[in-house]
Amino acid sequence: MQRSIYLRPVGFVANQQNGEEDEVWGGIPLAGGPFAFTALEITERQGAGVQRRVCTLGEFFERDWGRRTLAASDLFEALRQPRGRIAGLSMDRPRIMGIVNVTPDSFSDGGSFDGVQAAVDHALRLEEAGAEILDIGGESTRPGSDTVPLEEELRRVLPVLEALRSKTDALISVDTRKGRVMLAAAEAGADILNDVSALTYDPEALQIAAETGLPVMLMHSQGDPKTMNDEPQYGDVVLDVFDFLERRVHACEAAGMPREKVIVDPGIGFGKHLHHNVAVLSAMSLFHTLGVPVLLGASRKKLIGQLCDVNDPTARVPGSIAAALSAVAQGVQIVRVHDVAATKQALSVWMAVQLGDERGAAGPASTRSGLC
Ligand code: 9MG
Repeated sequence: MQRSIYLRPVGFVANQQNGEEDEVWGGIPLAGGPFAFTALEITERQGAGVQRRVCTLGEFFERDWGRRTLAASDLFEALRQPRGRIAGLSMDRPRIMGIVNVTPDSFSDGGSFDGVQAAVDHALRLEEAGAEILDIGGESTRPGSDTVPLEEELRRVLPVLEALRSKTDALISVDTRKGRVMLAAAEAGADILNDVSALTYDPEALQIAAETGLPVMLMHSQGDPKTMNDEPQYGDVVLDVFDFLERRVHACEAAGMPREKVIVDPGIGFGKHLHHNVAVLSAMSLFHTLGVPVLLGASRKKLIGQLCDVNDPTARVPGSIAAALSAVAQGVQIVRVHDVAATKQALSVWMAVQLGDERGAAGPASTRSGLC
C-alpha cells in the first residue's frame, strides 16, 4: 500500500531575514512572503490510516526527514521557493480579489446597458477600496444553481469585461468553467482565468486555458454546484483536496502550462459540509507545498452563517474578515472577497501589528503602497 507524506508549515512569525542569519533560528521564509515558519506538521497517510505529528525545524533537520524521504525534501523546497508574479502582480504580500458578479441574482446581470454600467461602477469602487484583482463571473456557482448556457454567459460577461478593461489598472480575472468563455475573455483582455472546477468541467477547457497563456486559478470542488453539498465524501478532507489539486497542477503542466501560472484554491463551500470547511480553513498552509500561490474564497459563505448563526449573507462581513485573516496568517497570498474596504482595513491593521512595521499600512487606496 502506498505511503504518502505531507508537510504543513506552522508556527508563523514575521520574516525578518536579510539572508545572512541562521535560517532555522529565525524560521524559514515561506514562499518569499512576509512570514516565516518555525515548525512543521508532518502527516503520513497509508490507506485509511493518517498520522500527524508536529516537529520543530531543529527536529526536522536532526532526524534528517528531508533525506529520509525524497518527497519531504521536495515539499520543503516548495515551501521556501519565492513565488513568481501573477500577471505582473508580485505575490510577496497578501492581495485582495474583489467579486463582481454579473448574474441575475446579483445587483446586475450585465447584459443591458444599465447592467453593464452598474457592474463597471461596482468594479471600480472595489478597485478604489483596495482590490488588485477584479473577478467577473456570469455563472452563479452557489450550491443548488443551474448551469448557464454558453451564449448567455458570454452575453453577461463580455460587455462588462470590455467596458472595464480600459478603465482599470487592476488585474481582471474571469470566473468560468467553459473553454469558449475563457478564449473570448482572453481575447477581450482578461489577465487571469478562475475555474471552480479546476479545468475539469469542460473537456476543452484545459487545452484552451493553456493556449491562452494566462494564469489559472484551480479550485477544488466535489460534484456539480447543483448537488455538490448533498453528500460529499472524503477519506481525509484536507489530504483529499490536496491530492486533487496536485493532480490538477500536474494536468496543467502536461498541457503545457508552466507551474508559475497556476494558483490553487481549496474551494470553501464547494462539496463540503461545515466540518470539512473548518478542517480546510485550519490547514490552509498545507497547500503551499504545491509550490504555487494559494487563494481563499470564504466571503459571506454559508459556513460563516453556520458558525455565527447569521442567515443574511450581507451580515456576514465580520466572520468573512476573520476567515480571510486566518488564511493570511497561514501565508495565503490572495483572498477573494465581496467587502473589499472592510477587508483591506482589517488586513492593514493586522499586518502592521504582525510585522511590527506601520510603514506599509493602508494610506490612501490610490497610492497602492499598503502592506495589503
Ligand atoms: C467563483 N467562486 C465562488 N467561490 C469561489 C472561491 O471560493 N474560489 C474561487 N477561486 N472562485 C470562486
